[in-house]
Amino acid sequence: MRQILVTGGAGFIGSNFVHHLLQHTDASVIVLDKLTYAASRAALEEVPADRVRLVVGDVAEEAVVQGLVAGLTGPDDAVVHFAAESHNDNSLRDPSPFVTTNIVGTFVLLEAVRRHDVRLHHISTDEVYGDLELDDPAKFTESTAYRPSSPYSATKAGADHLVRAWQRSFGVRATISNCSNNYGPWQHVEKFIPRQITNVLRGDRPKVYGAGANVRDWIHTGDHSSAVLAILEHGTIGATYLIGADGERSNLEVVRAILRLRDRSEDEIDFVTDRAGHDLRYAIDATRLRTELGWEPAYPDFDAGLADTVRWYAEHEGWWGPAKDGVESAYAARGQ
Ligand code: NAD
Ligand code: TDX
Repeated sequence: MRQILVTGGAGFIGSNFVHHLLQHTDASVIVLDKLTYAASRAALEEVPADRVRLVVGDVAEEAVVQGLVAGLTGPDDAVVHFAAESHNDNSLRDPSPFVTTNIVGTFVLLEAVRRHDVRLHHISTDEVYGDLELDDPAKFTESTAYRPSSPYSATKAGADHLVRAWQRSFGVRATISNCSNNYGPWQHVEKFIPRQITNVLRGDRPKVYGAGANVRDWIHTGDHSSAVLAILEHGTIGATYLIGADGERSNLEVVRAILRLRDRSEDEIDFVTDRAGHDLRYAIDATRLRTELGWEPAYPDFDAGLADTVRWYAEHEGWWGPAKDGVESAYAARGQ
């Protein structure tokens, strides 16, 4: 049976991809995850034990990674690499785990797939391209120059460079995707949309950095997963694909939509200390993905996807509740 190793498969997007693989392929899945604070075993609770195996371990640990990759001996076996430290604000407080997991972890994985000649798909982010002006007519494309702003995005950029070098110099069979901001079920309450939804659900006010003018290009995590599978199956080795679903919204527009969905006044917003180095705008041109691979989003309507997501958080307080107070007190200590 075909085997796919999914690093970071207990996280927000990785777990969604595991479910997507189970629904759309016959593959058996090995999840390698360190189970950091960001992981969620609950997101994998309902997967069949005969198709998914969870290995708790560190992607930066050579012995673990070499052992797992050595077992991928089938012609269509592959690694999909989601594992990362993923939150910008945390990278401003302590960049160290970002360097270890995002750069060293990717290096360790590359050495393993090189040694065992295994296909790799590497998950990256649009943040490697820096930011755009609000009125810039151009969006990010596969040829946009790298210009990362934060320790998080710099480590993701570093990892992308390693993947490209290992592909070119050693012939590693790799592809890369750079996706825009994801939203949907199982996203940690530290992130923007879950933080604001759960504040509103608790009767608190959304906390918006600066004036809320920053723009993000939102995509449902299910659409990220379908794009990754399309690239894994049909992408050109050595190529990069940008993933996005034309979902640009300012942060203020997003929190107002959340307040409206819960029948609260759109003015009930706290404007808090801005993020250092805060990127102004991201926007993705996904033409290559759409034309070359025929990919289309299943959730093209952000407002409908947001309403579903608000409902999901309303029904899952038992999951996000225990993390909420700790996250809020850490933000409050920074004036956010
Ligand atoms: P997440 O923080 O929710 O999940 C990351 C997962 O990786 C967790 O399960 C964690 O336990 C695991 N992990 C962390 N360090 C590890 C290590 N050293 N070894 C093994 N596992 C480790 O992140 P996410 O939002 O699901 O992001 C997944 C990937 O997608 C990341 O590579 C991120 O850069 C990328 N990405 C995220 C977004 C987004 O909007 N969230 C957008 C584009 C790209
Ligand atoms: O409380 C908040 N208030 C606020 O205004 C938080 C947590 C965030 N923000 C702003 C900052 C950003 O402009 O909202 C926007 C989104 O913030 P995050 O959810 O932290 O996402 P971002 O920094 O854009 O990065 C996300 O998308 C790209 C993911 O966390 C990354 O992993 C991914 O690579």
